[in-house]
Amino acid sequence: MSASDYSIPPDLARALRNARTVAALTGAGVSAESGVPTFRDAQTGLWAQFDPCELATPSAFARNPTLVWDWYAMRRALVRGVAPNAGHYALAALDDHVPECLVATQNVDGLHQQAGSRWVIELHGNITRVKCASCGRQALAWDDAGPQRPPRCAYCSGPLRPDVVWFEEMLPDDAVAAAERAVDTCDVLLVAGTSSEVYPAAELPRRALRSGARVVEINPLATPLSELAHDTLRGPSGVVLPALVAAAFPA
Ligand code: BV8
Ligand code: ZN
Repeated sequence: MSASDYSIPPDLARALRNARTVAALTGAGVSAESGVPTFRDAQTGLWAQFDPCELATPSAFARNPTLVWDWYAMRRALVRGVAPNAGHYALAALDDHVPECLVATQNVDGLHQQAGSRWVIELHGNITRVKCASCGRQALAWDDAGPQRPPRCAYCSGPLRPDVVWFEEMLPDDAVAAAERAVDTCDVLLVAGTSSEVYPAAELPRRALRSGARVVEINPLATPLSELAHDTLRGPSGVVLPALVAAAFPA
C-alpha cells in the first residue's frame, strides 16, 4: 500500500490545513518501518527470553547491571544502523506547513530529530546518551562492549546507564510540562504508532480531548484510545502520515 492510494477524509485534511498548532504523540510503531522492533514485537536471539518491561527497570539494573547494559548496547548498535522512514519525514514536513508543530515521543531512538523535526520532546529519554547512575552526569565517551560492563563514571566511578526513563522512574518534569502544554493548546493531535498503554504518556490524548482538540489515531491495530479518538486511520504510519500531509497540503 502506498501513500497515494491511502484515502484521507476531506474534513480531516481541511482541519489539519486550517490548524494553527499541531502536536504529535508517537510510539515504537513509528520506527517499526525503519527496522526498530516495537516493545510488542517478540525479542529475538538471546533476548527472546526477556520481557522488555522487565529489563527496563531500576530493579533489573540493580540485579544484573551487565545484562541490562548489554541489552541497551545491542539496541544502541541497532539504532545506529537505521534511518528515519517516510512517517518521520512527513511529521518533519509539517513544520513547514503549520505555524506550530511539536512532536512528543516515547521513542528513545532520536529518529524524529534525524528526520528534521524542529521541536521534539523525548518523554522517555534517548538511548544514544549515557549517564552515571550515581551522580547523574552525562558520559562524554564510553566503551559499549569493554571488559567492564557497565563502564564506570569518569567523575565518581559510579556505574554508567542509558539516559532513558525506566519503568517506575519519573519522566523529566520539563518534558511532561511541555507535552501537557502542547496537548492543552493544539488544534489537532496526531497519535501514531503507540499502544496507548504506558503512563503518563497515554494520558496525553485524553487531556487533548478534554481541551477540545481533534484527536487522530494512526495505527494498523485498535488500541484503548481508538473508541475515544475522532479519527482512526488504520495502516502503517510510514504510509498514512505522508498521505495525511499530502491531502492537507497538496503540492
Ligand atoms: C512512572 C524507555 C511513577 C526505556 C519506556 C497508571 C496505570 C497503570 C500503570 C501505571 C500508571 N502510571 C504509571 C504506571 C506504571 C508504568 C506503566 O505505564 N506501565 C504500563 C506497562 C501499564 N509507567 C511508568 O513506570 C512510568 N513511570 O509512572 O513513575 C511511578 C514510580 C514508581 C512506581 C510506579 C509509578 C515510566 C514509563 C516509561 C518507561 N520507559 N521506554 C526503553 O525504551 O528501554 S516505556 C517504552 O514502552 C516505550 O518508550 C513506550 O512508551 C512503551 C512501548 O509502548 P509503544 O511505544 O506504544 O510501543 P508498543 O510496542 O507497546 O506498541 C507499538 C504500537 O505500534 C502497537 O499499537 C502497534 O499496533 C503499532 N504499530 C506497529 N507497527 C506500526 C504501528 N503503528 C504505525 N505504523 C506501524 N508500521
Ligand atoms: Zn558519576
